Amino acid sequence: MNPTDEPLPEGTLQLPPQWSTLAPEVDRSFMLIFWISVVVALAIFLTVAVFAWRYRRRAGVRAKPTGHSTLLEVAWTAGPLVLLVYLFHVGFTGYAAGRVAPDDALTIRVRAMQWNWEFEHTGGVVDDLNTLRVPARTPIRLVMGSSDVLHSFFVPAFRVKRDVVPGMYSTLWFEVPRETPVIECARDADCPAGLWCGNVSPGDMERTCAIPIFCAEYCGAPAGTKASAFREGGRNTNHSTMMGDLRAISEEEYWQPIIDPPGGAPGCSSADDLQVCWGQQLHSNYCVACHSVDGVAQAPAPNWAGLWRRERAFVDGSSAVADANYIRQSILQPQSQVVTGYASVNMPPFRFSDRQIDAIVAYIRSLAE
Ligand code: HEC
Ligand SMILES: [Cu+2]
Repeated sequence: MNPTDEPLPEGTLQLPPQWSTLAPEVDRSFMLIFWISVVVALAIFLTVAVFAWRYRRRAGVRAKPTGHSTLLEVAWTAGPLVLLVYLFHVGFTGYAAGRVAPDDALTIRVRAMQWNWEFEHTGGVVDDLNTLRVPARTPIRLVMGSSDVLHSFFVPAFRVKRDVVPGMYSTLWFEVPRETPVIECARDADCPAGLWCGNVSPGDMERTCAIPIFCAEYCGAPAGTKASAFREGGRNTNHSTMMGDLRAISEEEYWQPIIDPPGGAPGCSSADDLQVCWGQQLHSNYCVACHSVDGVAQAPAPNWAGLWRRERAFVDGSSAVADANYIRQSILQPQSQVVTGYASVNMPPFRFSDRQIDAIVAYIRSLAE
């Protein structure tokens, strides 16, 4: 299955194997800061030891207070300042690279709920709970939401972690440089370092090695849960078992079930625009009476063409950029931000599922392209 003969990434004593394109950069910064800390700490300890010996109390020797040295003070202020500004630069550029997904990234929706991860792909294709399959060598943008409490999506092998917050979207991106090996396993020890023996839904007898996903936020447990209780019926039973399995597969293998789902996608065809296609269907079913998409008609409601990422001004004098969070808010609570010039028409609130809202966002976004 795995076309590459490259050796699998290996970890070090301190760090797990590097399974994302971001990981080497993150680890370089980590090791740099680590070694600077080691050198500085040793220098301080050594100085303390030498001084303690040299200026120890001795009979008949009186302390001679030294004077003031401007040069010394400037040196020990400016030196650390330069070092810290440099470390900030290293940290911040790395952080920025990790925060901003490339434009061509493939979006996958993540929904966190006590105590499971659900992953939804283009066109509403949903994997088994706690199972994420991504195409290798493709930048992936995760758009994450929570349906209950605060969770945190954490993949140590990628060096990425991001809170998943109820009521808003948060995003994270990564790219896996190669496929994960397909190795059947019965326990974690059967897998190469850094991978574990993925758990699968009951009935699915084959288990293969996978990259571990964790929830890094304490998100609760029902009273009386034993920490040992693991997945029951494919679902996790408490915070400490809120984990998932990530596998990187080839692009063809990834797209096949999405382009050609079992049972067929209703009325939509090509891979890229399945979600857009659903959004378009929702538009013509529920929104077309008021919202046009031709870029011309602006009444009775704003046109959706060119809406994506445009600055919107509201009747209360505030403004916002039309991003996914704004569109979501506009659908669920239209009255919370009324666009200037539209105070006389009331948009009814819609009780759509996250999935439907995601499809509408994808559609509005596509109109801008
Ligand atoms: C009865 C007419 C009506 C219907 C139906 C309607 N809307 Fe609206 N919508 C409005 C009006 C009027 C505004 C502008 C005032 C406001 O922001 O609430 C608006 C604003 C919006 C905005 C913000 C647009 C902007 O320019 O900033 C979004 C997004 C939106 N609607 C989505 C939808 C969706 C999705 C549907 C269908 C599921 C829908 N609307 C159905 C009347 C409507
Ligand atoms: Cu959690």
